[in-house]
Amino acid sequence: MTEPRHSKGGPLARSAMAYVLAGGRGSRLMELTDRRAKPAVYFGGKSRIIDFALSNAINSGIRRIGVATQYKAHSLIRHLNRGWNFLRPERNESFDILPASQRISEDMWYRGTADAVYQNLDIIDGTGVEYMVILAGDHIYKMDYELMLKQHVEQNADVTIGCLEVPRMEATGFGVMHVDEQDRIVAFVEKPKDPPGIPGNPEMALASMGIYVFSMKFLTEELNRDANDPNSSRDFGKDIIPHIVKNGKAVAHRFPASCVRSEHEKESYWRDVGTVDAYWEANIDLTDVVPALDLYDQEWPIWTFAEITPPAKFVHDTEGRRGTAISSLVSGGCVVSGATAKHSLLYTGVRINSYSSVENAVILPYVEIGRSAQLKNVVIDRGVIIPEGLVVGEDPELDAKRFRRTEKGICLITQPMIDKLKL
Ligand code: ADQ
Ligand code: ADP
Repeated sequence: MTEPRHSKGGPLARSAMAYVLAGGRGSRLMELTDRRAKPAVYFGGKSRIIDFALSNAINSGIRRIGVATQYKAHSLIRHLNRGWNFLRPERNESFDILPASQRISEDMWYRGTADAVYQNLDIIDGTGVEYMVILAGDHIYKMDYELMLKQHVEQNADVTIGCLEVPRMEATGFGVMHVDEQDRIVAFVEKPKDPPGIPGNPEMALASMGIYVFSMKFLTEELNRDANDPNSSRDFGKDIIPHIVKNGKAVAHRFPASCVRSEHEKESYWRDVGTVDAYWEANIDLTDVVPALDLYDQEWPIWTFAEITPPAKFVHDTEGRRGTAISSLVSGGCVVSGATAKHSLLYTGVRINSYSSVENAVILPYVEIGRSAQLKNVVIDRGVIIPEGLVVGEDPELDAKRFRRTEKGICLITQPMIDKLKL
C-alpha cells in the first residue's frame, strides 16, 4: 500500500496548538514592510504570506491557533480578523491574536521569539492543549504538521525541529545542525558565519526552518527556566534550542520526506521570500505553465481572506485596442482595458489603462496604471497610482535613481517614490 500523501488531520493535531510567530519586520523586503509586518505582505495573487502557515495548520487538523504580533501589526491583525476568525470555542477551537501587550511587566515588549510564547503561557494553558507547534509566519510552503507531531511522539523527543537541506553558503541566516543516524540533533549553531556542511555532502547544510514541536509540559518548564537565566535573550534559535540540544533530546524532522505535494509538483517547495528579489521571483514563478508551487491543489487549499469583488474584465478601449493577459494570474476586480499584461500577477482591483504594457510585474491590490506606461520587472505596492507614460525597466541608471532597484534589476515602486518624480 502506498503512503497517503497527507493525514488530512490526525489525532495528535487535534490535541495541539499552532503558535505562529508573526512579530518580525522582515527588513530585507525594504519599503514593502515599511507599514506592514512581513507575514502580512501579499503573496500569490490573493493571499498573504502568513496564510501558508495558517492553512498548513488547519489542513493538518489543528483547531487551536495563536498568532503573536509585534511590529506594525495593524494590517496583519485586520487580515486575521477578517479571514481567520472562524474557529469556534463551542467546538473546542480557538483563534487568539496575541499582540505584545506588556502582560508580564509594564516595561517589557516581546524580547525574543521565546518571550513571545512565555508572556502568553497562561492563555495557552487555558486551552488545555497537549502539544505545541511553534511556527514562523513568514515562509511559503505546504507541510503536514501531524506527521511531525507523530515523529515527536514516536521518538520521545523533548523538541522536534523542522529542517531542510540548503546550499552551505546560504545557511548563514539559519540555525544549522548536525544529526546522527536516528536524526537526533548532536550539534546546533544559530546563524554561523561559516556553516558546517553535512558529512558526506559538504556543499549542503541541514538548516532549521524555525518550526518546533514540544509537549506543553516540557515547553512550560523550559520557558520558565529560560526566564530565570539573566544571560538569555529569550529566543528559540539563540537560547532555548542550543540548551536542549546540549541537555536534552532534540530530533530533526526532515521536510522533504513529509511535505504535502500536489501531483503537479516535482519536488518539495519552501521559500523564505525574505528579499525583494526572492519575493518577485517566487511570485513570477507562479506564472509558469506548471509552477513549482501548486496553488490550485484542492487537497491542500491555501485559505485566506478574499474581498468580494466583481470578476476580472478584459475590454477593448474606445479605439478597439484589445485588453489581454498572457501567462498571468489576474484576481477579481481587475480591469485591463486596451493594455497588455504578460508573465505578471495582478492582485485584487488592479486597473491597467490603454496603450500600457506590463511584463514580469507583481502588482499589488488597487494599483492604477495610467495610459501608455511600460513597466517591466517590477513590484508595485498596494494602491500606487502610476502616472501616464511612465517607463520602468529600460534605463537601469534612471530606475535606480527613482525607485528601489535590486541587484537583479527588479524595481520596487511605492507611492512616495512616485510622488517625488518630476515627470
Ligand atoms: P530568524 O528567522 O532570523 O531565525 P527571528 O527573526 O527570530 O528568527 O524570526 C522568527 C519568526 O518569529 C518570524 O516569523 C518573525 O516574524 C517572528 N518574530 C521575531 N521576533 C518576534 C517577536 N518579538 N514577537 C513575535 N514574533 C517574532 C529563525 C531561527 C533559525 C531558523 C530560521 C528559519 O532562529 O534557527 O533557521 O528561523 O527561518
Ligand atoms: P495592507 O498592508 O493591508 O495592504 P495598507 O497598505 O493599506 O494595508 O496599509 C498598511 C498599513 O499602513 C496599515 O496598517 C494601514 O493602517 C497603514 N497605513 C496605510 N496608509 C497609511 C498612511 N498614509 N499613513 C500611515 N499609515 C498608513
